[in-house]
Amino acid sequence: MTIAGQREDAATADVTAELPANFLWGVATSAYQIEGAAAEDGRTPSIWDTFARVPGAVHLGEHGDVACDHYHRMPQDVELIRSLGVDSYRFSVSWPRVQPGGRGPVNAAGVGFYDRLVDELLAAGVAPWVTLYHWDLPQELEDAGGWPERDTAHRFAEYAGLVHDALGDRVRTWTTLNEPWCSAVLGYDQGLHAPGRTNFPDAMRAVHHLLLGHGLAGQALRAAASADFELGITLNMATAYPASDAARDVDAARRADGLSTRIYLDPLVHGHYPEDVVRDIAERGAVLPVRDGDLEIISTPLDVLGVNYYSSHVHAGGDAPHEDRIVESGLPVTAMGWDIVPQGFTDLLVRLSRDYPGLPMVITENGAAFEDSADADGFVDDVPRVEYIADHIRAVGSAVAAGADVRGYFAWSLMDNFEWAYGYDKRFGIVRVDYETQTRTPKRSALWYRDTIRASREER
Ligand code: IFM
Repeated sequence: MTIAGQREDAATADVTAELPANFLWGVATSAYQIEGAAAEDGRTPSIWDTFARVPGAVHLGEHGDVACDHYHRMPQDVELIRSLGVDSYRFSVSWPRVQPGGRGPVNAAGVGFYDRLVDELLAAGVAPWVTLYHWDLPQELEDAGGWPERDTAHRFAEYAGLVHDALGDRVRTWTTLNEPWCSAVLGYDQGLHAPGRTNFPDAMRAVHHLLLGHGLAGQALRAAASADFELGITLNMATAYPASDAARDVDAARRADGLSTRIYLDPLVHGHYPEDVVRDIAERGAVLPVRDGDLEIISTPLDVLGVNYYSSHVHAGGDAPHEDRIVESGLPVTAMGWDIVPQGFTDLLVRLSRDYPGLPMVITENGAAFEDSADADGFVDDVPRVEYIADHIRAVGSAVAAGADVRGYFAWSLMDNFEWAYGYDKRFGIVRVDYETQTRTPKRSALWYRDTIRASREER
């Protein structure tokens, strides 16, 4: 179902007043979370297909075999996107669909899906924004060692070239990686995401090889691209506040920030890893496996930094070395249990523009899961999500007013989908998905977002 024909919603407030002219509005998804068709047209398993089968790894043993069945419903979903009035749609390409097994030639049937998606978007007046890697590593590459192995970075660059050969004539903006912190730390240290390993030194090796893969892919794409090309990477970040002025709390916040933000952005932008972080991880037995020339590759110039923001935290140190305790804030939380901290968003964006100047930013994800309940028509009156999104767009505006160069905002997510280890239990969509019937019903937040975008264009 499209927005047209849905009930009209209240007019937008002035949440966009401080945003610049030509601000880019979008919605975002990722391949494994929505596509389904897990074994169709030559796609082979990714680490998420494997991990989802591990007992206890995912809520209720759920998986992405069908998900939102987007693979078969793509034209209707593009019509839904068009009806929201957004400028751009950020989606990810499934590596094992395009290059089954992670090596060898392109799979024509697999890449054909993205070829049709891009054409459909352009015909709808929506700019495609491609993310090359949103966590679905081909299982064969994990079997060969995964991201802790250097060769995976080279395999990623090769795959990126295959996708660019197919879509580069129509896609301007290319994000290499989505949230490498999640791939490395949740996947290889905490074991909460695929591939479910728990080895801190391996996670740090993964960090370096993810960044190397980004740099190699970025260089290859830029060499092949026309002038109208933008290279980006998306990081998930937060503001790390110390619980007090006490040295150990300040240090806990420094360490948290180092491992979530500076370990990525310093090499990407400044061409070196932060010394304090290198020291911190050495104390925990880990080394970044840097070889001559790697940092030049990693710091290949970026055109845009993708910022994913959901929450911020207050950090306290302790007696144990490297202790970092998240302090209860008492703030309202989302259904994920994540504190709602729009001020942390403003603080983050202002700080990024200070520490990494000259790098335009786009919010590539922001949104929230809440306990939605649908009426008989499938409509969700999700006032908390409207408030969350409005407050966070306002927070972006405050950062812009303070000098941050933020050029766009993508709501996460277009529709409810497979929320990784939480399965289908957590709903981030501004459009409801009834997984029994695959009916899509725009929630109040979708109507509000459409109206806000429209009003912000009229104001300018
Ligand atoms: O659903 C995820 C997405 O895949 C990556 N960023 C965070 C979202 C919410 O957890």
